[in-house]
Amino acid sequence: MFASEDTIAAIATPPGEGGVGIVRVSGTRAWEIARRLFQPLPAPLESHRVYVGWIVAPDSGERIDRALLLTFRAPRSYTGEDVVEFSCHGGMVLLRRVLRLTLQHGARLAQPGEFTLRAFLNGRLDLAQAEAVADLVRARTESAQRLAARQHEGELSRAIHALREALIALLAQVEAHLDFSDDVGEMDYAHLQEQIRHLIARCQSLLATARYGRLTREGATVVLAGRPNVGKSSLMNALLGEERAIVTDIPGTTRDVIKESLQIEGIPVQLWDTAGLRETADIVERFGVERTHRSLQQADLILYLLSAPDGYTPEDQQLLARLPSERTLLVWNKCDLLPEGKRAQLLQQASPAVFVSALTGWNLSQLREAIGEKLLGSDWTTPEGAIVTSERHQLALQGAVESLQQALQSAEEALPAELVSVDLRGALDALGLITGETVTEDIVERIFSDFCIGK
Ligand SMILES: Nc1nc2c(ncn2[C@@H]2O[C@H](COP(=O)(O)OP(=O)(O)OP(=O)(O)O)[C@@H](O)[C@H]2O)c(=O)[nH]1
Ligand SMILES: [Mg+2]
Repeated sequence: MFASEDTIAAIATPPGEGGVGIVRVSGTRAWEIARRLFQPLPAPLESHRVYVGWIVAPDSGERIDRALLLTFRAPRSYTGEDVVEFSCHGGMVLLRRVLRLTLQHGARLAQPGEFTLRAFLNGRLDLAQAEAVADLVRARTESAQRLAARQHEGELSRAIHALREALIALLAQVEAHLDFSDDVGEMDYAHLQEQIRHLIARCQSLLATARYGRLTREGATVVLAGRPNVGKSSLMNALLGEERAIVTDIPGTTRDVIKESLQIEGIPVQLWDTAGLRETADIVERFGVERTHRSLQQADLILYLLSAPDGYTPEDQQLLARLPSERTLLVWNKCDLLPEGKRAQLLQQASPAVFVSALTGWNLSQLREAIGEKLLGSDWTTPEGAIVTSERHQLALQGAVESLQQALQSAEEALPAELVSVDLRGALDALGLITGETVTEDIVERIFSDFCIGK
């Protein structure tokens, strides 16, 4: 996959009908292909131009489409190679014919993500920025899109580069003691420890953004659960602001898992309404209850609904004993039916909890806040600087912290410079995984194979 002598081509716009459709070609033969297929063109083609004309099949002379041709000369292009883009009318038959012509005249079909892979290999983007390209395409909420844009622009990369430079400077100091220890005097272990501690703190403050970053990028699954008739479907509808799930006063109304997307405190949330939990002879309902149990295992957060007028029932107690408390938020619903003075009594039975009324919409904003807090941790604030968004980056940073802690221990024990240096190098390599300096071919292949074709 790393060989890039080939010229590659793909339809870069999504399948289906559209206003425009783009066939993108990158590689040494791109301009030559444009010259074969596009008319009229002036004698020397210029870079960064838009030409208007026809895509013409060279063999038959058939005019296939009235189109635009965009030209980019290496290295000032998306991939860093020669690139042309045919901007055609957006029909699939038409675009496939244009693509086929490029393939017949010297290109091969691009692999998923291969354009961006080439951009990475040619140093147009580092790995974190390249990953952000896929995130930009996939972002489903504004906050996810904004995070991806910041990563694409290089915010995270700069933070990692700064960390690596500080590490390299420290390594230089330590390694000066390897060969020339006579000239540079004794190693100042106290100073070294201080610098390593400082680096650890910087890695950890980046790591502290990971939960926010991942939740914003990947979203969270929030599952509504509880006994039948406590108002799960009503709460689903109230949070969505539409009558999505069927609500009746018959226990056992919901039989299947109903999934809807919404945003809560900026986090893309998949909200799942489930069948009420109870023993039942009804076979359909029983399947539903089984699905509820499976859903609970996948939940990032469980909203366990209790009915305020019913109070804390023995069934609630049994069910809650089996739920993971760190992932469960208790919600007392139907508070409109409860005199205000009685709330304290409910809290004695089950707390901490949020009081709401799905019927009147009372206190839903407090519920949203509580959901955000439970997902992000109680002391969260939106991070200001670089944000870690993917598990891959998180693991690499954790690896760096581990190596730094090893180095710190060696420094505390005043061990020889070699030992400190090995661990500092380990940390340097771990950070390089994020931006791509130290990444292996198979990791790169895996990352780009997740992309769509034409990106
Ligand atoms: N007064 C009042 N009634 C509510 C409230 N929430 C739900 N209800 C009523 O409670 C009954 C059951 O509501 P659902 O939303 O269907 O309950 P559910 O938990 O989804 O029930 P199952 O699907 O059977 O498990 C309906 O008659 C709702 O109108 C509330 O906050 N206050
Ligand atoms: Mg229901």
